[in-house]
Amino acid sequence: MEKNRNEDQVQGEITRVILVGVDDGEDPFFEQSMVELSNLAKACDKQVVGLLKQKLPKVHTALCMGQGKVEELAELVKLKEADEVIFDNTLSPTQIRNLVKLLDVAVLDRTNLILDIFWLRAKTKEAKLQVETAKLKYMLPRLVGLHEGLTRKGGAGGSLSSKGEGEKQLELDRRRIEQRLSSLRRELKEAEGARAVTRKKRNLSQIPRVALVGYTNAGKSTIMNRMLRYTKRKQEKEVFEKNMLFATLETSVRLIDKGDKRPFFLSDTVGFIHKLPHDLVEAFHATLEEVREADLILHVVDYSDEYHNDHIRVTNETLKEIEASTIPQLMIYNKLDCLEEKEDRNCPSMIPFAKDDAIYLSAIQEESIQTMVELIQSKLYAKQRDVVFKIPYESAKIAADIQNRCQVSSIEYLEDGIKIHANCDSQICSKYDIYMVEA
Ligand SMILES: Nc1nc2c(ncn2[C@@H]2O[C@H](COP(=O)(O)OP(=O)(O)OP(=O)(O)O)[C@@H](O)[C@H]2O)c(=O)[nH]1
Ligand SMILES: [Mg+2]
Repeated sequence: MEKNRNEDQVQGEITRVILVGVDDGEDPFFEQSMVELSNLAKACDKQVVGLLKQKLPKVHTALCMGQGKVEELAELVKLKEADEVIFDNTLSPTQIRNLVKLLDVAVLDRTNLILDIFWLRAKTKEAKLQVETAKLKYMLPRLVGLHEGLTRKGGAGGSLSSKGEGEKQLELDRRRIEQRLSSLRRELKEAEGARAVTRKKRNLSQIPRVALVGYTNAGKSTIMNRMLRYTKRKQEKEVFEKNMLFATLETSVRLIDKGDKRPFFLSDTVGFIHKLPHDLVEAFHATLEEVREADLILHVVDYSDEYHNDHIRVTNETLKEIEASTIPQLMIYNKLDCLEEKEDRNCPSMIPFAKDDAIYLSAIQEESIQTMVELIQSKLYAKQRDVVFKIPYESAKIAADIQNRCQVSSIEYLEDGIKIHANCDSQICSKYDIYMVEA
């Protein structure tokens, strides 16, 4: 039920918004994008009180939509007592200025909204620095629009003192932003340095690395938490999971170890979305290193979402943008428990169901998690071999090393040495080659 306007004002929290989309036929996913815009607004604690769409052969340069439609929008703003209008289209500074003049309320676009959500959600210092960088980069080319109203009396080039008021203010703001950006770059470098040390330690351990990647709300964090619960690593902290867009902003790495000598590091990362602002992808480039350096990507898909094929496309495009498109992928089709009409979707009637490089499952089902972990392990440890070593008693240290690093199926203490049946990687096999009796 829609809340009473006065109640909202008393609470002073909820912003009433009208969503607008102009469809010029360029975006084949226009309708989906509008649904998502509404979810983005909700994720930013805004209340959607109206929706207006227009089909146009070409987006209007000055107003984005047609003059008549803007008048209709102005009426709607009054009627619904809206505080903000949010366009799904990217608006130019001129369009924003003209629209604000005609509508007399704040005007935002999709990029703005996504940046605001990231701004609200960023918890760690590094995430905050990254989002601020993206926000300032987004603002920088838009400063001109904000200052155009001021008079321009001064000349074109030269020192600050020779310029008009508007240009002076513009240049001061631009300098201030550029200074802040360079100090942000420094601070980010420090944060990256600290993370690089931990990463190096993980690299030295030789344990393979796996990254959870996918559209926002697909279930990446849930999968990580369920894997931790399944492998009972109490000392590894669980991550935040919630039914909202962009629940995760920071990369978290956890060790998944069933105690069967086939452990792997798993990283949970920020989700992707249709039209994810380029500045944000760039700002998050460093934290997405875990993805770039992974041995295997778990591409998580919410299979119950009717637009899941488009989500896959967007995720693959973003992976290309962050230079991670050549890493092997295991497709994780998740949330099959939410699908009512399985027959229509051509999906398996029983889950978990693994086929080639894909698995259909539900993160909330333990059997699914178990099968997925085994599938991941078999992919990571594919080069493992079953071998038999015979180690002389005076080299007992080697026997201990093999027991520590390999999956051992049996040990026999013979007269002339210790006979070990084990499943080992190529490194161990070549290191202790001389003790190998059967391969
Ligand atoms: N029914 C059902 N719900 C699931 C399943 N997997 C995840 N969820 C729910 O989906 C919502 C989103 O899950 P998250 O794990 O936070 O999604 P995410 O991919 O990490 O999302 P971002 O961090 O926003 O990118 C949560 O409410 C989960 O409980 C599933 O298999 N079945
Ligand atoms: Mg998450």
